Amino acid sequence: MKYYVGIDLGGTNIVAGVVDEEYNIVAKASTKTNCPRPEKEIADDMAKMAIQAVENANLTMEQIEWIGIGTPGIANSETGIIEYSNNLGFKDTPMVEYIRETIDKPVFIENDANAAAYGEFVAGAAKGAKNAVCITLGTGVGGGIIVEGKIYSGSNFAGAEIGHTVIEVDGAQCSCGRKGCFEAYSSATGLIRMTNEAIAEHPDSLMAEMAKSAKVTARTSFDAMRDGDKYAKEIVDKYIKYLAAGITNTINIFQPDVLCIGGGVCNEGDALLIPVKEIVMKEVYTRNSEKNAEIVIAKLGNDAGIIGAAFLGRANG
Ligand code: BMX
Ligand code: ZN
Repeated sequence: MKYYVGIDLGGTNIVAGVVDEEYNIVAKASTKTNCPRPEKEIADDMAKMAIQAVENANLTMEQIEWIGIGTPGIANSETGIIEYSNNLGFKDTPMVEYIRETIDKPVFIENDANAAAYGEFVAGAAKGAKNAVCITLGTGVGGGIIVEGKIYSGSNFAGAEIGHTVIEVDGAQCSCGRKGCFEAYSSATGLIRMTNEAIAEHPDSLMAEMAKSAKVTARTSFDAMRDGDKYAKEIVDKYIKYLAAGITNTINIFQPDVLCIGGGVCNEGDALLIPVKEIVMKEVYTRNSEKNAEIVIAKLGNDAGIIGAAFLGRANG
């Protein structure tokens, strides 16, 4: 059996996993990212977590083929440098070099959403697809494109920031500097913002009542809608409309055989998927085709990034 290590570097957690050649995660180790702090300290903790995960799997580093890393921001897979990551405060961070100071193995890096897309492609909801696009609805909206089995990240490794395409000109402010980005509406953060705005506007609503005793999350509007709050339903409908617009744009450009959506908001399952599909199928350019992209919910959850990162050694080769 061959083993690989995948590391998912996030704004909150660093998670390393040992993955076997059948795509099973056999052990994990994690710690807090504790941003902001010096990049070298974060890199050292990532190496530590990789070593810890290998120990937890009762293996030795000699049995590991390589290490792969998924990180938010622009990860240059050729130079091994994280060129930019606003959440982590990284600018031209030589991540591969840092990890190799501690671990003498091949090390590969990719954008986190690209790694998650690759994970879903090798072992999850996009398995068997020829061309797939995966969109993650989390803190941000991440995008990963797989073309004929390979990650497509453009000529400068900055692709595919599907989250930073505008779906509402002069709309809500996005952290990237633009206004009206897909991410500003369809991320969990965007949904929370719209929920808070509705709560302020309708202080007598059930959502407002719920917000008195619990923190507003991406689940609040969906839960309140299920309990009959019409204002919550308005927010959910609005969220679905924006998400469907972003997905339709993506399908019109790429026409993948599978379009996979992942991230925390997808825990809503059919409450999200069915109405989104309905709108997309009405609006997509190829609306009458039998061969329209299949829209599916990601299967691997938070493990997609780890599994995808673990197989980066063969993603672009
Ligand atoms: C942001 C951007 C993407 C990332 C996406 C999803 C940064 C630091 N991040 O759009 O590179 O793929 O968020 O990130 O520029 P997540 O935090 O939601 O997983
Ligand atoms: Zn943006």
